[in-house]
Amino acid sequence: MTDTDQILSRIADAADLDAVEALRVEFLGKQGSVTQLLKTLGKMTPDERKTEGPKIHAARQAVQDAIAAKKDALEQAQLEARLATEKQDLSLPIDEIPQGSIHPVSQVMDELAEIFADLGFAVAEGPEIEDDWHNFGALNIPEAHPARAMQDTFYVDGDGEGAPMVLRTHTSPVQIRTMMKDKPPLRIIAPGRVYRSDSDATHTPMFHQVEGLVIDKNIHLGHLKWTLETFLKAFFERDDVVLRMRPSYFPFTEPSAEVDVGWSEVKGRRVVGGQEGWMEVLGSGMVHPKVIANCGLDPDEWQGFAFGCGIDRLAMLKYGMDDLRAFFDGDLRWLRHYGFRALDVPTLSAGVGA
Ligand code: 2U9
Repeated sequence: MTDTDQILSRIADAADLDAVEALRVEFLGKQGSVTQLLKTLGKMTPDERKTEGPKIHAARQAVQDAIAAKKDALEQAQLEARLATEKQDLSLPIDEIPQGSIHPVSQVMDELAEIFADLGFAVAEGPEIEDDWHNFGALNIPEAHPARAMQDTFYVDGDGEGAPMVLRTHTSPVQIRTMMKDKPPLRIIAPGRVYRSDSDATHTPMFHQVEGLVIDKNIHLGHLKWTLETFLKAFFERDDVVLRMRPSYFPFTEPSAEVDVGWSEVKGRRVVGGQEGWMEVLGSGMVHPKVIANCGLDPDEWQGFAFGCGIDRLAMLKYGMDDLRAFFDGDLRWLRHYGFRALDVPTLSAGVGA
């Protein structure tokens, strides 16, 4: 048996990867016997090198190949042993992945933005802590006006020097700010939180409103009625939504109208659509000329309509919830029941024209 045969047989007998590595160092490492053999070539005569060179190189190649092949074989055997013993139980139930949900108020806000975007309205936002002028004065609600008492305002400290500030009692100051900042024509909705010192089964101190405002030339009540009808049909996803406008009074609109929708009974529940009875859903009117003038516009040139409604109430009507207070209790069971899955929210893809 040649030296090389002996080496190859020791490699073939190696029991594990550690043994193979030890043999690699023994033969091919810096001080390894095959490496040393290679170094003897330098001291040989050219004739000796001619005959010995190819043999030594061939021997080194054979050892390298044998070590690589043995390593592969041992690794493969190791893998097969693992595959034979380890098992994945694919029938085990996975841990529940906690998922949040969209609050019905946020869902309705998104639906409103979508519907009004189709009608050319932008969404406007503004501060929730307002000064007296933006919340009341500009809206034709002077200091002694009973509407101030009607709206049960929360007052907060001002900056110490000026008058106290208020938590906005409606989103109307957003429209005032937009009218002062942007040039008409304007079409905006202002959704958001509003605050009134009021609390019972149908009132919470914080609730959500959406208000709409159009300022343009030659705007009249017909535009208002068509817009509200189109909006309510799209929102309640029914073509048989009927509107009734009743004369009313708001300081910021003249004339003013309260808007009722017809309801009908489905499985013992009142739903919007049909005409078995009426329920109030909105307030509206033509923007008072004084409000237009307060924002620096000429009321003879610019007219507009405005409307306002409670978002929480819209959500209750559309999705059949009956206690307003549950909206703000943060009860996860309620949210799981009424909340919307983030990737599975109903959209109004039919659009307002459908
Ligand atoms: C500007 C001019 C006019 C907004 C309007 C109403 C009528 C209204 C209530 C409905 C139920 C509020 O949530 S609620 O209590 N709102 O009845 N809001 S007109 O009028 C405006 C707003 C801004 C510059």
